[in-house]
Amino acid sequence: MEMFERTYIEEARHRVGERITLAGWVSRTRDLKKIRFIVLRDRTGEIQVVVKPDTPEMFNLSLGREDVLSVTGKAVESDVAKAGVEFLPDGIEVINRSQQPLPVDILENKKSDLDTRLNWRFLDFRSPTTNAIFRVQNALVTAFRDYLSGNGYMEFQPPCIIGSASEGGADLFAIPYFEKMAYLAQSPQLYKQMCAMSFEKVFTITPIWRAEKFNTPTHLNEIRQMDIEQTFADDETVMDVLEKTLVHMLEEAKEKTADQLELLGRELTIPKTPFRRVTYTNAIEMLQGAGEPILWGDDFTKTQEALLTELVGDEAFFLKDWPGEQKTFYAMPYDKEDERDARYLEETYGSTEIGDRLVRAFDCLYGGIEISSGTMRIHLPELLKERIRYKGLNPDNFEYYVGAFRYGAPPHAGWSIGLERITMTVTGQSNIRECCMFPRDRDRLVP
Ligand code: AMO
Repeated sequence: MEMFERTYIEEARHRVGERITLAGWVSRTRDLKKIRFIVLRDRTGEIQVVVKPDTPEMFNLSLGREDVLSVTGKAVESDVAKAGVEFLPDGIEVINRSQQPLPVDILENKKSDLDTRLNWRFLDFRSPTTNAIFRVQNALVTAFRDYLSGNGYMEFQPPCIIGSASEGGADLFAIPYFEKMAYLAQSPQLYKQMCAMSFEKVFTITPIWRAEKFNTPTHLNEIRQMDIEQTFADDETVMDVLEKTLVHMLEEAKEKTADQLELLGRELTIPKTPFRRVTYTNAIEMLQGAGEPILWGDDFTKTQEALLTELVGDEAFFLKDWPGEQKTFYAMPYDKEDERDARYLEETYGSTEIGDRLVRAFDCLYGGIEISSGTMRIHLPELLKERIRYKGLNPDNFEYYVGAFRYGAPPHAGWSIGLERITMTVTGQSNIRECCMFPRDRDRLVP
């Protein structure tokens, strides 16, 4: 229940001629000699309130931007107003005043620099551009959840405080935890695998933390990951799920936030499935052919990812079959003694030899940046311990996790999409901080 009977601006269009009360913020005012325009805003849009001098208490009422008002009167059709209607008030009540002047320009948000806008984020949310970015992000999250729930995946809640590393040990935030040390989760990885051992198809949307010291336009120290995990699956099974989920998210964003995307100047094209599968080895050759100083075994820089996108020529594609040294301990290595693996390696690389160095891992590049990565996992305890050791970690610290695969563990696979990264591509932002409500980076912990 609202505090008083309130009509949203969007609805006012359908209630022309009725006496209604609108409530919201003063976006801007224009005071002419014989007429006053107040643009009122609520969560559904804006409407122009028109005041004539014959009501001096409203005509002369002092108003500032972002003052909170309720306005009672009638919506009338208008040929000139953008919304097709304007509002003729018979009463205006000032509910609360905004301090003046505003510390950031919220009408034209690019006028204030990003740092200032982030300092005043609660106000910045009111600027059309920032507001549009988070409405699009919301549509992406909702579509992700709906698609997976609708396809038999169960949502689960992983812990955020953990006792040992999940992504290989580096870049952990340590926190005192009573008499011990604990860490902030770098990924729901180990927990989603353990859940999949019983629930089979699971997903989660969860914050994670990475103590990476660099401050780049594509990295944050706290991000939201959207993950899945499923049984009786290999890398190709979940790549198929990823492309379908992604297409659904994009279609939904396109439909549900068409106005916001238009305001952001984005024309979303929906990538066609199946996305192209480019092997890591092939990608290295393409980059070398374009004169890039890169060697087999190296990771790609962000510039190389963008160049690769140009060379491949697709908006979205997979990079698969990574060198083991580039991926985490839980990625399933190829087994050239296995008949299916041997056939695949022979067909793709003309020899099975390279299989010793490759794992069944993939990245998904969309709009020139890595938005997601995943792998087929190791479900064989002895092999898993060997890979943990190979990565220089102590298997004793992972016993609780390795143990999960001793009691009937099917082959399984999964992936993770970075929410802020995908929002960057969809909304066309070049700095990830634009796509996180309250970003945490090397320098920023407030607000
Ligand atoms: P990975 O470490 O590749 O894989 O992360 C998955 C996705 O999360 C996003 N991401 C980030 N976004 C912004 N800033 C960061 N510092 C950052 N780090 C990661 C990216 C990336 O593609 N457990 C595995 C996934 C899996 O195999 O299921 C993992 O975390 O979009």
